[in-house]
Amino acid sequence: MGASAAETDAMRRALALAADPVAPHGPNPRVGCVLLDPDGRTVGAGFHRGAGTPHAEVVALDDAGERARGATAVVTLEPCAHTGRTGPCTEALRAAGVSRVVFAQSDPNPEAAGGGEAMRAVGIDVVGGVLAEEAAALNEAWAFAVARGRPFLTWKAAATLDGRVGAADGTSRWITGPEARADVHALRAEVGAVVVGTGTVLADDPHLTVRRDGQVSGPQPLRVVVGERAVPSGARVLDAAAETLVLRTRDLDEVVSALAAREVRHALLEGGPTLAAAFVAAGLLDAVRWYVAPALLGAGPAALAPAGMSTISEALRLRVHDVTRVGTDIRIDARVPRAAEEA
Ligand code: AOF
Ligand code: ZN
Repeated sequence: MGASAAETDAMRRALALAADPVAPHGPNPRVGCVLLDPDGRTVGAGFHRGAGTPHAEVVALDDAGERARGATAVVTLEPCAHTGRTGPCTEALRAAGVSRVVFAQSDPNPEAAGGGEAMRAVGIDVVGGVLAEEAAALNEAWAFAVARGRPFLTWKAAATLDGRVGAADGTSRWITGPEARADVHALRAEVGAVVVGTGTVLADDPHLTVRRDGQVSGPQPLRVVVGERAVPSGARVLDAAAETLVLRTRDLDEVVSALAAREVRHALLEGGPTLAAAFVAAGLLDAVRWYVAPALLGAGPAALAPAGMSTISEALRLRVHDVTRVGTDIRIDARVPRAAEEA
């Protein structure tokens, strides 16, 4: 038997809880849970607040107390069957007397998966796949990263209509308007790391922090500088506003492993054209966040340095995911199609 209308409605509420602005974008997924009594009344609800804190199911069980007995747990992710930073939710649900579990996305994390089967085995009624696409969209980068063992990599760039990221004299402030720049800060707040090459540090001396109204604000992504050149000791990227990792290497496998070791699920490449080209050439790019300013320069550096393509059939073709106007600029989100996934 599938989910009832009341359960599907509860799943929508669980998804909204999971997306709460307080739910951080750290190493863990965003998860929400709603508990319904046999009459369909909500007896508990909650969401996960980040690595090391109780899972959404446990928060909802605490909220419900004794009323969890005989209830249905509606949760956006398959309950975990493992002991990680916290104990297995399958066990917490069983101990609380929950008799039915409706979940959305199957857990892509090999360490925690198998919760659905484990609960069936102890006599709990289990339904999976309810609003699974909506749930997957909430944790796209996280699911990719835990399944593949490496972070999801998004390249962000801001260019003129003619594809330039700076003028002939080297000036580049500002190509896009204030709304697009604020939008970039919101994107930084969603990722675990912001990655640049030493060339960008030397040329632009960026802060790479999340700022609102000019002030450093909220949890900060790890700042990562990649390249063999030394980072000047006074560089802004080395200030105390956030943690910084300097990787004196050009080996991208080393970079990706260093990010994975720190449980970075989503990394944002912010420059420059040479670093982006290296990731493209290595086949490591997963998505592109592009800001187009309706401006023409006619000269100046291209957004992407040569990345190994020499003829039109070798172009890396992307799939457009979203196009939105941001202030006076245009934002394009695109994905790199993967042969195996598309098949
Ligand atoms: C969460 N929050 O609400 C649920 C999760 O070792 P831990 O405690 O950090 O466990 C993380 C894993 O647990 C996570 O990768 C996912 O597979 C599973 N479920 N995780 O952080 C939650 N339900
Ligand atoms: Zn859990």
